[in-house]
Amino acid sequence: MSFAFRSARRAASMVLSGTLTAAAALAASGAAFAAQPEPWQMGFQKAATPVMERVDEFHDLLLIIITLISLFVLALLVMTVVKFRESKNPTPSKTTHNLLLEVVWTVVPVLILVVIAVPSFRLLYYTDKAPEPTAAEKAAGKTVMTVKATGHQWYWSYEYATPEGGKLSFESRIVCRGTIDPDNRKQCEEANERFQTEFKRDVIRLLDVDNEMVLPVGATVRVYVTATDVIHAWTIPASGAKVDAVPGQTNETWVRFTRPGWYFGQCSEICGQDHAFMPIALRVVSADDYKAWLAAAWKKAKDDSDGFSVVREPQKTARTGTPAPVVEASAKR
Ligand SMILES: [Cu+2]
Repeated sequence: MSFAFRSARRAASMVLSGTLTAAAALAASGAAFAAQPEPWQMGFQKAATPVMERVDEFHDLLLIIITLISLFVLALLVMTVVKFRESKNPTPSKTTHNLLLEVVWTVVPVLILVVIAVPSFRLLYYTDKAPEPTAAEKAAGKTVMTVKATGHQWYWSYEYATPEGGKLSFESRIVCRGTIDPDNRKQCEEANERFQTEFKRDVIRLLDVDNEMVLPVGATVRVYVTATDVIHAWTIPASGAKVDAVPGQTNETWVRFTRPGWYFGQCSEICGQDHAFMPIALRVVSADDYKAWLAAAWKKAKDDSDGFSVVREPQKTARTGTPAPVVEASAKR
């Protein structure tokens, strides 16, 4: 089999079944869970954070309410058509007002809106700010970790604090735009090889990036979102996070992933010609793997390689002279 034929076949298979291949590869290798769009998907992606669990619950409540309203209106319509048809009702009533009826059809919708508004606002505020750690969590040394996501035309960059009190940033760019253009196809193939070696799975077209965001499982993470040029939006469906990235403004949301795996999202604010090519990829790992990743990232930042760079050199905390733990350093900003 010639190389050209083999690569064409691989490209074709990626085009036709990019996500399926990845899903199959994941299943076959027993690799980590991945949250991404599926062919013929109807509902939401499976909730991976407490926020998304509540979004699911709110969605279910709304579904019940709108179904009941639709059935009620349909029943009224059918009843009207049948009962007041010309043959059955040749002389129509001339009634134009009915006080009781008018009060009812004003008050009932208001009550329905109140029933919707209360959980809606509750959810909105829940999503808005990361919950402060409880007394027990504080005693166990748990704090809120902070990461900053910045939208650019057309890629994302992330800023992390390191345990030594330093701060690093890295760029996160798409690695596989498509397989029709020969240049793009070559990129996809190279990325695929790297992903096979590093993560034992195929690269996912339009969703995978060179430097994914990495977070520890179970950690409460405050995410600051901003942009440098135009408005973007930082979105990961399985986490329930969808926040506008506005130049000159910092918006906030938070995530706490309940299981390890890959989580994918895309910029959700039309931001220019490559809007479709600035995906968000997030890998949730164990605390130890996160530490190892952060150490490796710091090394790359010092070498100024792979899109990593140092934002702030490590600083000693003034009082004790010991390195500040990563979560506290970031939470104190
Ligand atoms: Cu964008």
